[in-house]
Amino acid sequence: MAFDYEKFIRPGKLPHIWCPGCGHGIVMKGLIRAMDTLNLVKEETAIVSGIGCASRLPGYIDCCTLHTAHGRAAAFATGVKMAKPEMNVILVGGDGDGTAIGGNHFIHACRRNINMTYIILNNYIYGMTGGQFSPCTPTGHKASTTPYGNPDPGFDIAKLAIGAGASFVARGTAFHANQIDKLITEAIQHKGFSVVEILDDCPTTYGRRNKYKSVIEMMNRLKEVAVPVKAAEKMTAEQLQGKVLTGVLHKVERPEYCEEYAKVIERAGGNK
Ligand SMILES: Cc1ncc(C[n+]2csc(CCOP(=O)(O)OP(=O)(O)O)c2C)c(N)n1
Ligand code: SF4
Ligand SMILES: [Mg+2]
Repeated sequence: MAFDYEKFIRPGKLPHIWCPGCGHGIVMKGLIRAMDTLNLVKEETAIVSGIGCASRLPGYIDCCTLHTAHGRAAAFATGVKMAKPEMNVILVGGDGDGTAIGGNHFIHACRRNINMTYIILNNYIYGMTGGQFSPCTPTGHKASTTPYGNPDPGFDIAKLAIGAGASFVARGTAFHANQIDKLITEAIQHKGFSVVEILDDCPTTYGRRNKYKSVIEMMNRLKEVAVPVKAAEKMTAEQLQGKVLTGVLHKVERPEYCEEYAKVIERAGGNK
């Protein structure tokens, strides 16, 4: 199927800021394919981000976009969705933005189950600011702030989202580019808070410090660690050691927040 990328790109905003080999552009193309597949109307679609290299993504997409404050995408997006529940609301941001400064907003958006889709680009690092460690940097790995190895265990974003109450959680990688649009499409179609974590690469601030010789080597690592959930069912715990599950990890029906809030307004006598 041919996709209409140009329809959703703001040509005046190019060239983009991303380094050669950065995975964020791959995710952006996946998001555009999902928007095209679902025939999303630009005026009825809002993409909201915080701050970071990942959060720069909505600037290049032609629809209603908000580039907000670091870690606050979920708060702004919640405001948009509450004011205009008929809009498609998509959040985009990095692991630092979403799980450090924005961690509280992230877990409470999951808990509320508001009908929005959060695409979180996990490159294991604060890319934009020069490579400080994030809550997703694996133990022992190097960052500008952990030159002797990170002592902290990293968050599993998907498990965090499931634990906090997100009703749809999926994971893909920048290597498996053809899967990204399918996961995002299913997430947007899901009624409730949907989270799509994309394991991504930052060759500039993470790859170099952690002795990856090339972008290809970083991409090959994503290829090697990823195991589709269906394939994992036939594997032993030993075989799954060090692997990361990909695909739709969690999908349940739960009351949606805007609808529940409308009932509260109704009980209180309606909008007068
Ligand atoms: C309140 C506030 N604190 C800190 C910063 C500096 N800052 C900008 S982006 C960023 C980290 C971004 O990391 P991530 O969200 O993982 O995105 P990436 O750049 O890796 O794609 C930080 C700490 C800021 N802009 N605002
Ligand atoms: S610093 Fe890292 S995350 Fe930012 S654009 Fe460059 S490669 Fe991508
Ligand atoms: Mg990051």
